[in-house]
Amino acid sequence: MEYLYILCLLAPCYATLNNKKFPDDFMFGTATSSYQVEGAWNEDGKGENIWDRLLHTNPNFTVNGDNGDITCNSYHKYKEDVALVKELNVTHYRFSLAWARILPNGHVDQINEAGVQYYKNLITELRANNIEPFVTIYHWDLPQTLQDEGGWPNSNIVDAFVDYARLCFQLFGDEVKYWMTFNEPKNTCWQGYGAGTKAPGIKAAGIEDYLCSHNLLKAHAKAWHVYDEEFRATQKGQVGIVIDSNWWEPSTNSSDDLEASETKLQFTFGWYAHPIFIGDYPKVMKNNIRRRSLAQGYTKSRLPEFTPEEIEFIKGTADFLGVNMYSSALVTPVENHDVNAIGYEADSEVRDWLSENWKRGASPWLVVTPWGVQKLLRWIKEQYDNPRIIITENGYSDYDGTLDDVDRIDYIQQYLSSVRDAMDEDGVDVFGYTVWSLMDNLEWVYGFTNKFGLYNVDFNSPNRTRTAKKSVGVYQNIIRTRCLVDDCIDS
Ligand code: GBH
Repeated sequence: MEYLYILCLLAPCYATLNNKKFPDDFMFGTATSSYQVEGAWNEDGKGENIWDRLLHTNPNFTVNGDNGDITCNSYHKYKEDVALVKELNVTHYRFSLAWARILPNGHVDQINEAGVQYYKNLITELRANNIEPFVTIYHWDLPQTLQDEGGWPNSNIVDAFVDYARLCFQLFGDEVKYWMTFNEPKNTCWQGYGAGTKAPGIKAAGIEDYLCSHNLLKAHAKAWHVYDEEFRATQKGQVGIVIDSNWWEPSTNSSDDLEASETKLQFTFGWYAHPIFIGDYPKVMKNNIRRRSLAQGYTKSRLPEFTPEEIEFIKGTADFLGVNMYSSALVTPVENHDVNAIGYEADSEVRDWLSENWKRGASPWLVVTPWGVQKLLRWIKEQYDNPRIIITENGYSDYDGTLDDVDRIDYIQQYLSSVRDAMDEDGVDVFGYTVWSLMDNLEWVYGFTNKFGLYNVDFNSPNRTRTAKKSVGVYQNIIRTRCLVDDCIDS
């Protein structure tokens, strides 16, 4: 162990990297999302979304008052972006559609042709360069009009989303074969309507976050069924969802801590994956939230119930599973928990924290724990009967966007190695991996201070000049050789 540690000081940490080739059809990609890179917030007929509204009316929400008004200006620079993606030599580019750019008021009665044309151009440009478009339908930028109608906690959102998704399949489905309905529902719902740390910034933990998730799961399932019934036969694509989670490491080997890890996994990953892959919410969520709700004087559980028909309707609605994984935390049960505390974290009755021994990224939540991805993938395989998985996000943040990004290189190599271990040792069915992000961009509340890009973006220049970091060359090489070390053995 000490011996390996010494070798690892001589970066890159070759001694510990998996030396088996990735399969020939393994997909390597990179990702962005609309609000984080597009800019052009009010151009060519785009409607206002919840991030526009929040950051215009409450600039203190982000570090330095940064917002997505211009950000990387990808709306105008998409050809240059595709050239970067091409230069990386990746198989796929994951990006998201801005709902309010296509439907300014959120509803299908008013289509913004210029917005539609933007995405058609982007998709055409990708196809012309032989890059598979991997399209997220919703990455957190809800049209403000729909928020005014109640947002995700209001069940009217379900059909609004399904109408929008159907339109996307109609407009772009001839060229798009991989769809993801939602990016990270937990952050849409818990951060948006529970903790209030993402738009629309509502703090109604333990109530609105559960309602939001309930509607989001129905919207996901309905959109999947629409694709299945109306588009699959002709378009022959796949529809999945992206779920994020840390790996929750038991803080000791005690049975209490092992159980805390399982509970926390169910409260984060299982909240969405259990209804989709097994049916209904995880038992521990249903039990804990009911018990706590009744003790708090509610007449029924704060966690909404699915009808038996809904449970059947939602079950089986993912052709693949997208996993966003960056980090890990230690867990233990909360002792003497406050029965009156409301919120999904309180409801889990599990406490989590970061070990002092783990190396950190710029993002306060990000610790370098590559072994966590293998553990999470193994857990997912066992829980959900071996689904087809793609890592839809993984990446490392620094503060300065340095071109000599050795920490990012080390992170990507080690996490990819752990993914390869999961395929190799645990037989997890992983068909691709996606680096977050193509370029430095608006990192939500952290503004432009946490930089995840393979390419540096100069936000002080009107040109938003993009420059390759050292990690670009390393990732190109991994993709070319399908290998993390100098000499791989065939898989
Ligand atoms: C992703 O979310 C997003 O999809 C992407 O837009 C974003 O830019 C990227 O990652 C980098 O952040 O301190 O306990 O509240 C990241 C996953 C999950 C990380 C929630 C932060 C909150 C941890 N996020 N997590 S906590």
